[in-house]
Amino acid sequence: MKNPLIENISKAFIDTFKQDPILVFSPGRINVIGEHTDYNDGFVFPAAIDQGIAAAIQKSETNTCIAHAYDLNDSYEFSLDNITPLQNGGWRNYVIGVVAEIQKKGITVPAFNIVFGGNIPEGAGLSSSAALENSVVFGLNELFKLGLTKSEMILVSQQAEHNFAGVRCGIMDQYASMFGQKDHALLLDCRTQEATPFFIDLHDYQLLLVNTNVKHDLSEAAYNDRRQVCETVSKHLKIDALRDATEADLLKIKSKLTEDDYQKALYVIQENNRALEAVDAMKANELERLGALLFASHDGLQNQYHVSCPELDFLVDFAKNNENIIGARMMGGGFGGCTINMVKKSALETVQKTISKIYKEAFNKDCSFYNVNLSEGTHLVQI
Ligand code: GAF
Repeated sequence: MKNPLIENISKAFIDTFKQDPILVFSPGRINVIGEHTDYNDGFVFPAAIDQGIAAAIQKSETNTCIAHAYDLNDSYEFSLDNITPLQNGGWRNYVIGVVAEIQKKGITVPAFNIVFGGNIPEGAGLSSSAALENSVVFGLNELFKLGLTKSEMILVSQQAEHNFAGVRCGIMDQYASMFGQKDHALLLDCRTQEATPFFIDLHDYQLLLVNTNVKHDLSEAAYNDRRQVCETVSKHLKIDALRDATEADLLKIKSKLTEDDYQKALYVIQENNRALEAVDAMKANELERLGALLFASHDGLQNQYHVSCPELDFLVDFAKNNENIIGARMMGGGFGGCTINMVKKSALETVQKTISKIYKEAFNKDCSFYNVNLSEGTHLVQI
């Protein structure tokens, strides 16, 4: 089947570098439930989607590398010596960050050129950055036979995010993007990095993403702060991560914490339990129970963890009062991006029309809708 994204990226590479590249597709991800639990060694329930980043890569005939962001029509030439993070480097940091993290493993990366582009919006909470990182490490590994396993590659991507993009993220996004399976979501234990795939069939319902079109650009510091709170509370509890705590454990040290930190830690413990319960609900085909867990997750993200925003809350409040939507919540790191909704298939069109109208009235801007298919993880493609 023809894929215009991959064809465009391939053509752009050939036009610029007069060589045939290898082609990689690396998907974005959704997350059914289990938000901000990954860096607490907890459980998440993500899936790779059929939208993501396509990259064309080939070795360079010079000593320098050129990376070209097709969608932005922006290029960056760099040398492989002494790579350091760039101030306000944007997409460049993901590319050079991956290279530097491979080098830190004592592996030599020969010079290469890359053209990449995507069909997931940046800043929508669909992990375009993890998709880009994975496309680079996967492409380089294939091209130069670096001998990295997929498990090693996602750690390279995660370290690039930490050290070059400045976000101390967990492993969910890189894992889902690399290991996704068609039609499945993965119950991932972020401590052991073992995943159980679940075939997703929501019968009369389907997942609909609604993008607030609020970009979560400036959220790095807020994200890292929350991770710091979780680590501090874990120290008080003398445990490795909040995954090991119960609500009763937390209550015992409540007097040592601010109310705000207590609520944040409580959210993580409760969300971790919700992720496990969601899988039970799905196995038992109890979709309304699953939906209720999504609403509860949003409540926690909004009122305890404080990572939502008015636009996301507005969409979830609408969903709560709509008979055709049985569950909804904000998805990803927060501060903008998408909500994930369980919508009755027969009412999909009406629901979208209503949301478009009321969202525009409330915020004087448009929201966007994505009907995504669950798909395989990062892979080579041929055209
Ligand atoms: C972002 C991070 F990159 C993930 O690791 C995860 O923590 C998520 O926010 C929240 O669940 O996408």
